[in-house]
Amino acid sequence: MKKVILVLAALALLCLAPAALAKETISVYNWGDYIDEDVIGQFEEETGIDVIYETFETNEDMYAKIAMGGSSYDVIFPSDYMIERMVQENLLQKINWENIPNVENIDPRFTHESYDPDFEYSVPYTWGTMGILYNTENVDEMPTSWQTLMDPAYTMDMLMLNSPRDTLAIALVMCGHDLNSVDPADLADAKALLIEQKPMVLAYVVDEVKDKMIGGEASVALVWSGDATYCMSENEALDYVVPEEGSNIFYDSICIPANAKNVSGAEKFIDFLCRADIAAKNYEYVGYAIPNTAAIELLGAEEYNASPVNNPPQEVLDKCQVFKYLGDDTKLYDQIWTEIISEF
Ligand code: SPD
Repeated sequence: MKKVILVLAALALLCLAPAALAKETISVYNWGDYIDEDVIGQFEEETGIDVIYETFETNEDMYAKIAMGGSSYDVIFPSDYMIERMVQENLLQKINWENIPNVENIDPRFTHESYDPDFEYSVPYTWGTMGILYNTENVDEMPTSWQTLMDPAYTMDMLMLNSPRDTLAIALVMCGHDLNSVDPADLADAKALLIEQKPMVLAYVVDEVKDKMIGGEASVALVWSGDATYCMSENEALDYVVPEEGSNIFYDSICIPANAKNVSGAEKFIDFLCRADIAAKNYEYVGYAIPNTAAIELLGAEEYNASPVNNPPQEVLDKCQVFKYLGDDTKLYDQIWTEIISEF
């Protein structure tokens, strides 16, 4: 009898051992080039939690993967309009602020935005504008209008964003329409403009824009402001402008998907990213403007605020709009974008 008990106990131990030995993990899905990898390493060291890290290039790519349901992440980084969509579709869970004490470092100016009015689902991570990055060695005067991106002088010398919502928004603005328009006539104008522009475009890119502009492969590019900051720090001939017709202001945030498996690990990671020293370190690597007051103080508020790219004057901000989730009309955007990209 004793033998049987011993054998059963040994078998039970064998079954339990792998679970006891398995390390805690969290699965993180973020934009490419959007975190200092040392920050991930430091989190793993301090908490003993391993980070499984994957990247995406656009909100639409990220959404498609999560909405399909085949994969589960604990932490994701959607932008404004995508947060609105994911909340409506029950793809995000509410954040338990008691477990994110470092949220006190976040400037209240960035909480309760239109896409999360009750500040329930999203932790502000970065923000910025869209504008034109240009090489002052090849562009004589600072571009003041988006029409620069239609100038034949930059044929095969210009880069556009391979991101449907962003590029269509700027085309809408160029046509004199609202950047959140869902009017099929407005979108037909934007489509026609982008098709006319296509023979002048060297490439539609996302993160590759940085190496290309730093390396002088193109003279003008449609970019997000944080990438402009990075490029300008690597090549002093580069400068950034938000054209006078206005632009998009975006807010990228940290969220926990509804089907996250390790919510407590996700909360620890989010709280870590909100820590002043970590947010400051991350800013120095990523280059995007941050909503973290304590980190900005650590970095030196005067120097940080001196950058008109990351701290645009009020008259620029007044002309910028946040993207809204467009409901079923999103399909029209997707369809038009596919037609533009496949048009020869
Ligand atoms: N390399 C990561 C860039 C992330 C920028 N997010 C911009 C969202 C605009 N809607």
